[in-house]
Amino acid sequence: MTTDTRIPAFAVLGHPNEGKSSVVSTLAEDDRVPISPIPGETRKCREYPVMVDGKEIIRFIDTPGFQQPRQTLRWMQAYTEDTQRIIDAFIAGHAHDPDFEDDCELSKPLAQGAGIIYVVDGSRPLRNTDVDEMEILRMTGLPRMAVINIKEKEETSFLNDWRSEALRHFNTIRIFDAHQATYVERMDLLESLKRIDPAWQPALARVISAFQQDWEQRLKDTAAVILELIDAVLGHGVQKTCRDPDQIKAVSKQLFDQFQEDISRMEGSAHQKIRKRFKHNIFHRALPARSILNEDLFSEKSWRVLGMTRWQLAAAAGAGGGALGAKIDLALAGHSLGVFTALGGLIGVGSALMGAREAASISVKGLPIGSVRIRVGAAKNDQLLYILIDRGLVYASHAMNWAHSRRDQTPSEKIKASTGKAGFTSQWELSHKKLFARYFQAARKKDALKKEQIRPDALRLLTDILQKISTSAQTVL
Ligand SMILES: Nc1nc2c(ncn2[C@@H]2O[C@H](COP(=O)(O)OP(=O)(O)O)[C@@H](O)[C@H]2O)c(=O)[nH]1
Ligand SMILES: [Mg+2]
Repeated sequence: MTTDTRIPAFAVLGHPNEGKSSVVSTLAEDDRVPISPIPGETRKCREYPVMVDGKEIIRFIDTPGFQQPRQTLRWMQAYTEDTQRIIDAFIAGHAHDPDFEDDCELSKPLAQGAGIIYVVDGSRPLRNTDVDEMEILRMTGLPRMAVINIKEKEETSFLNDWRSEALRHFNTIRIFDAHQATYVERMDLLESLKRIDPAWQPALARVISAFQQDWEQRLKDTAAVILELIDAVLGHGVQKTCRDPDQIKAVSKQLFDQFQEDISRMEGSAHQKIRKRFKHNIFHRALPARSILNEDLFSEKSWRVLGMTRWQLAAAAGAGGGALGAKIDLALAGHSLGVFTALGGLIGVGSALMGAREAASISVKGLPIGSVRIRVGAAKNDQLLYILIDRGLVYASHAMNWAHSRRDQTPSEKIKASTGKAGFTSQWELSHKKLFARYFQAARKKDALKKEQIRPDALRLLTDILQKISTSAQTVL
C-alpha cells in the first residue's frame, strides 16, 4: 500500500459493548464520541479526525459491533473469487439484508483500506464468536492490532486465553485500559501500531512526532496560563470609600469577601483554559473526592497542604520576611484607633486561615473629606501565589490524565494520598523558590522589564514540572 501521502485511518472494531467507542474517544482525545452501556447503539460508522495545528494527522473510525460473525465468516470461507476484493464482495452480497446491516456498515472502512484495531474485553471468557470475528479480520488481510481492554480490573484470569488466541490472528496485541489511559500509554499504543505494517511506519512516525510536539506545546501553554493567573492576581485589588466610621468593619469584610471571590473566579477561569487545552470540551469530570482541588482556594486545608512552610517562605523571600506577615497599611486620618480595632478583629482569626486573610493587604487611607478609602489587595503574601501555582499544577495533572472516554465520576486509581505539605512548590529547590519570589516582587513593583527577564525561566520551571507529571503519569492530590 502506498500510504506515504495518505492520512492513516484506523477502524475500531469488535463485539458490541466491549469498549470500541471508548478506545476511539481516548485515542482521538475526543469527548464527543458517544459511549453507552447499552449494546448495539452505534449503527453507523463515524470518523474522528485528530487535528494538530489545523491539519488532520490521523483518523479513527468508530463502528457498529459485529452482528453475525458466524455467518459472515462462513460466507467468507466459502468465497473463492478474487480475495483482494473479499470485503467489497461481502458488502455487495449483503447490502439489503437487515440481518447483516451492522456487518456491512463496519466493513465499509475496511473496503477503503483502513487499518484495524480490534477491541475485546479481556475480563470475560473467550467465546467461539470472538474467534470467528478474529478470523474474519485475519481474512481481510489488512494490517491489524488487537487491543485487550480490561473492563473489570480485578478479573485477569481469562487474559492468557485472549492473548494466545489473538496472537494467531493479529500482527500486534496490546493491553490498553481505555478509561484510565494516560498520555504515555496512548503514545505506547501508537508506537506498537507502527509495527503492524511496514508501509505505514513512516506515516505513523510522523503522527507520533506531531502528537509529541502538540503535547509539549500544551504543557508550555499550561505553564503560561498559570503564570498569567499570577500576573492577574498580583494586579488585582478592590476598594471602596466609606464615610461612616461605624461601617468600616463591615465594608472591609465585604471587600475581603469580594477580593477572595474575584481571585477564585480568576483561578476557575485559568483552570478552564487548561481543561480546554487538553481537549476536554464537553465533560466536566468531577475531581476525585479527596482531591485538594475540591477545597476552596481560601480554605484552611488548602493553606495547610499547599504552598510552602513559613521557613521556606522566609528563605525564598530573602532576609526580609516581607512575604510573611500581614502588611496592613493604616494611614488614617482621625479615627485610627477604632479602625485599627475593627481591622484587628477582622484579620485576627488565627490558624492557617490567618495566612489566607493576610494574603491581601488592607489599607485604609484618609481622604480629605473625612471619609476613608479601604482597599483590599493586591496580594502581599507570597503564600497565596504559591498555592495558586500548586493548584494550577494539580489541576493540570488531572486534566492531562483524564481519558476522554471516562464519563463517570469515580476517582482515578492513580491518586496518591498525602499528608503535610504536599504541593509542588514546597519541594522546589531554593533557587527556584527565589526565582519566583523575585518574579512576584518585580510584578508588585510593576517592574515590567525585570519581570520579562525572569519570565522565561519561570515558564521553563513550570513546564519541566508539567513534563515530569506527564511522563510519570501520576495524578497527584
Ligand atoms: N470500567 C470500564 N468500563 C468500560 C471500559 N471500556 C468501556 N466501558 C464501559 O462499557 C460500556 C460500553 O463501552 P463503549 O465504549 O460504548 O463500547 P462499544 O459498544 O464497544 O463502543 C460503557 O458503559 C463504557 O463505559 C473500561 O475500560 N472500564
Ligand atoms: Mg460504540
